[in-house]
Amino acid sequence: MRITYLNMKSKTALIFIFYLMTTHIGCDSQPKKTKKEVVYGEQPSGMGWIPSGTFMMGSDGPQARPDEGPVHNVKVEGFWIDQTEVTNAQFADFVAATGYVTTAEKPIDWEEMKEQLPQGTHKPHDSLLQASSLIFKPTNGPVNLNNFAAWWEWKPEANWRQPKGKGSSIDGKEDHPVVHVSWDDANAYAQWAGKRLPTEAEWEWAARGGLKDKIYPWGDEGIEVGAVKANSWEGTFPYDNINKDLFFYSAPVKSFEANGYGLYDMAGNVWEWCSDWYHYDYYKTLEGKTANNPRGPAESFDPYNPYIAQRIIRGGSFLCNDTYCSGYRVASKMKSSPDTGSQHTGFRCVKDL
Ligand SMILES: [Ca+2]
Ligand SMILES: [Ca+2]
Repeated sequence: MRITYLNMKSKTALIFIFYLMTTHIGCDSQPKKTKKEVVYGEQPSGMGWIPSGTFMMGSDGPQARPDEGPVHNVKVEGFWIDQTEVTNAQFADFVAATGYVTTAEKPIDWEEMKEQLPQGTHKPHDSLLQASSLIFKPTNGPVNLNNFAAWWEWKPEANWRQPKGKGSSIDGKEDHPVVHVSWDDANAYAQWAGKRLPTEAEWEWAARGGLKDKIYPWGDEGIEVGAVKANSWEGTFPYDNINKDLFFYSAPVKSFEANGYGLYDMAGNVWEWCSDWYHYDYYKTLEGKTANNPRGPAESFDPYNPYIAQRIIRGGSFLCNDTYCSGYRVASKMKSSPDTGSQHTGFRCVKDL
């Protein structure tokens, strides 16, 4: 088994690391012109209308990973979408109103966790089961990019209020995207707000911003060419960030130009949860037909990470770079288990008419 996808950074993933260690498994367009739509009702605050349309979803370009293809035809109905990632201030309102406690703020229940792992997986030390989350730690030099443990640190007390662990805070970062939120946390917020998470198809359609068959929300110009377009990792990941965009970690939302639909940070800043399960071969099941509002596979499967059910994340983060994941491409997808909380994953919501 070879682990090539590097976004395994969750509580479940942590345990999976132990499994690997103990079992010595090697790690080695403009779109078709949409009809002018009449949108009824009031525009929800902070949301933009995405018209219905049909587009070619996925990519078979030089940077595309196998699960981004085959490119296939998708039809999406119109919907409202948050113009920005959900911010710390917005998430704080939710927590103040509900008393919600995020996944990262709770200790790991080993009895529950071991059900998801191969039989015989040893229980890790209790210190690793305390409430924690994964924070980014740059390396001192080049590392094997398959060894994600080289730049992720399992940090006690790291959570949305303390993104870098104890002693850190979000004071003054009210307009930054909330991070260290799991898929479950994102759903709880969405439900409270009367919204939902986007499907992967909705997310990609919205990210394309009215362009046809382009690589990025802004077109085809490379992310490090010309003007700064998004918050990414500029330089060589994970040790040399020349920081041209001025943000080593997250940036306040709306720091960079919006796409054609008026949406900010669809490329970079933080990854965004989608509602779909991840399945390595899902697009193959849609080849040669028009998928109508696809909602993802019935179940998750990833041959590189077969023990963990995962949900889709989209858009890349401040850690994405062409030498690594190029997650800011509109067709790029990653995945993570629903109990993930990490320093570079957040979300935005959608709402039906
Ligand atoms: Ca940056
Ligand atoms: Ca983003």
